Amino acid sequence: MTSKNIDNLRDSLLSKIESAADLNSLDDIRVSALGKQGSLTALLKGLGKASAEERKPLGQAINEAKVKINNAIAIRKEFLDAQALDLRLASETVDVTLPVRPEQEGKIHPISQTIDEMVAIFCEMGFEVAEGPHIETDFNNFTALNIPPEHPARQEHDTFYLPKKEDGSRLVLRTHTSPVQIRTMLSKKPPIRIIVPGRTFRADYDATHSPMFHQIEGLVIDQSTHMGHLKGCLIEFCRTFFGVSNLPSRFRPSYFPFTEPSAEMDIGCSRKGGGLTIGAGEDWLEILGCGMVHPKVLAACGIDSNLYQGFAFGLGIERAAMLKYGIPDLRTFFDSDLRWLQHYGFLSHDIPSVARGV
Ligand code: 2NM
Repeated sequence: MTSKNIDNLRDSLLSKIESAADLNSLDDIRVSALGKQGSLTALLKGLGKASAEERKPLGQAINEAKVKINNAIAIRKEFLDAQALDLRLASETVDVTLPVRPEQEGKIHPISQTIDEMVAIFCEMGFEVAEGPHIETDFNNFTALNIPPEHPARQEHDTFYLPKKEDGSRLVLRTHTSPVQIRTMLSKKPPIRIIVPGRTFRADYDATHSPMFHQIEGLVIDQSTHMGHLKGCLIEFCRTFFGVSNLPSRFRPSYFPFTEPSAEMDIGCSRKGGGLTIGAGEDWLEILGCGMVHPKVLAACGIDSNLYQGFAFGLGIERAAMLKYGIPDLRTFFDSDLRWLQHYGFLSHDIPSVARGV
């Protein structure tokens, strides 16, 4: 090995580097010079064979060549990188003046919207949302609610039954969301403040009944919860939901097996001129059922009615949505007609909140 060898190798590598056409070939050159089997690496390895006095100047020359080659590679790499970027920028230009693509925005179904509004109102009051299965035991759907076998309310509910099991018992499609209240009372200690929105099922189909419909029910259990809390809570709910701050209301005595006393709540309305205006006028509109939870229901759920009492209520979502949004026909809720949804649906960025008046 002579210093001439080193200079020649260096100059040939430098000229190859300068003319490397792209990053790949530049890297190939780097490996061919400085890699394990590289030509410059081979020179370094060969130093051992040089005489003692030659070793130092040759070693120095090789190292200087290495530094020069590394520098040249770095400079060429910077150039090729910039060139590649220029190429990308030129080929990937975006025309920001193009019109946006015509995309149709989806709509929130009025049932979903109404549930979201009701949940927003009750959650603001401190309620939590509870959910449960659509297929229920006879106990949760009826017996625990003080509706024993042969009770006339069982016929009224037009229940969908599943096939009998071997032990003679049969499951049902829940006829109301109350079994979720039963499950909650069975599994949690009071105080309880829940609302239960969800699907319910009754074998009934005409202009005002659908075999699947939605309910929201509420339950409050605590040591001294009374009828005044029930009234205050439900009056506040109706005023916020319908957006009428002085909405007139009244409570009429009624009957449910699971509450005692039971009541129905009416809100003020006007039926003048064929239409229906909520909050104005001389007429009453039934809006929900409610009452103080029957001691037998508390007992069925292992709650001591000497220590705890509470109220419950229930209302139909479809009916509330029809009243609030002027939807005339119940059946259209379940027709899956996209033109209907485009008309009656809600924009997804309009999330209901009490602060903005649901
Ligand atoms: C209503 C009306 C009155 C009700 C009662 C219960 C339970 F489980 F606590 F006993 N849940 N829901 C209730 C009471 C439902 O709907 C018209």
